[in-house]
Amino acid sequence: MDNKKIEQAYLLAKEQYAVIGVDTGAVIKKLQSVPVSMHCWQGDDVGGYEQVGGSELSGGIQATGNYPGKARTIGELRGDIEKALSLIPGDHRLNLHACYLDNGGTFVDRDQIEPTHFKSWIDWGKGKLHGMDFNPTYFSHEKVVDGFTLSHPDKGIRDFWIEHGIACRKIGAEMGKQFGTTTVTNVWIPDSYKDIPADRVAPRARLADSLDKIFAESIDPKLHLDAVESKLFGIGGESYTVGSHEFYMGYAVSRQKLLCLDAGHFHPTEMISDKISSVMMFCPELLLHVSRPVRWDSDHVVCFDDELQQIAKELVRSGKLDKVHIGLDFFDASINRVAAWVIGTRNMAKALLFAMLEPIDTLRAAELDMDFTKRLVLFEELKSLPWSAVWDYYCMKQDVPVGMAWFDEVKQYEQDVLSNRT
Ligand code: RNT
Ligand code: ZN
Repeated sequence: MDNKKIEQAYLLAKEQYAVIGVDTGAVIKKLQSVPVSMHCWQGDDVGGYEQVGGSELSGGIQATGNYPGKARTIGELRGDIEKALSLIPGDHRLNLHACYLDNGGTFVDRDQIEPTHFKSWIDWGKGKLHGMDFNPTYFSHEKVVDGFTLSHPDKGIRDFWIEHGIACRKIGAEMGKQFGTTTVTNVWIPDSYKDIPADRVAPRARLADSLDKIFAESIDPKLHLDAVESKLFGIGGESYTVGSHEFYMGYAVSRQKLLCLDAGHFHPTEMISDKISSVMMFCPELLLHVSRPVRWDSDHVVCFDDELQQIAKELVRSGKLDKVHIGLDFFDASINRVAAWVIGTRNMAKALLFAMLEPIDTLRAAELDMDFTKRLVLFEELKSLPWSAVWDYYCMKQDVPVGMAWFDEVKQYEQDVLSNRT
């Protein structure tokens, strides 16, 4: 479609939204200001570059598939990220894991990493990114002993991982400083038992103690915030997860840390969209790992499905988008990885747009009047309003491909770049 037609369709949509009291121009402006933190690990199946050739992924998470073109080096990964970002409207962030450090070819263990190991990432990201977020890597390492890290009974093991956590906060703070936007450093650990534990208390007490040690030094919250991510179970850790939802909810509230809600970390019928409002009442800010579980924590590419729409609506309706950090967390190795990023990240932005196009005051008023019929009528009508015309116009204005045109560029990139990787 040519630009003129995209504009015409937009103007018609604008009129229709005006009828229900929604200003599409204001919505587009607002949408531009919401960054999404795109995760680096979709590009190489969570391998990282700590060891030449990447590490074997372990720790209860798994990337399945062997689609060709996985990024083998930091340089390749950066190229792929740049390609993906060029096809996504808006100004976004990059979420890095510690195992993506630039060690210049010499192994540096996790308790020894420093901001210098991320200098090349930061230099590369300046001018391209809204900012960076960070994660200590508590998996794929020999010191994950019997599946345990920060809650391991052996103090030596715990101390190693505590040092890693402390080192990562320094790196996160440096990122925040360099970009001038707040970096969120998120703690997720795999600690869990395959079978029924005898003592559910002690590991949790050890985890709380380790976390307190990691967070002991206070850091300017404008530069850096800490988040903790809960989980229900992992592969090989089916019976008991030390960092359960209740554990971290209690920890985050009592320490005033951010809670990270990962869409794949709950029972299959439990939705994080329903948890956002509760968490935001008691935690200072919120981190999301938007993902798509299929029967389990499978980390499928984020689709424009009901739950994604509900998540976005909850965020927008809360009126506290500035207190929410939207991160993505999926890793599908069975499809083109650049396309995976583009699909998932565009969907996140699309869902935010869709949510912003709601006449929330009218909906709230109907609800307060107990007029549930009107509420449902409106919800259903909204689904078929021409929101996609607003999306196309937004993409056009942001100078990124409209509709499926981005896919041609990914196919070209696959032919020119990805297919040369063995
Ligand atoms: C694992 C967690 C965690 C990881 C990333 C790579 O179940 O979701 O967030 O996916 O840190
Ligand atoms: Zn996650």
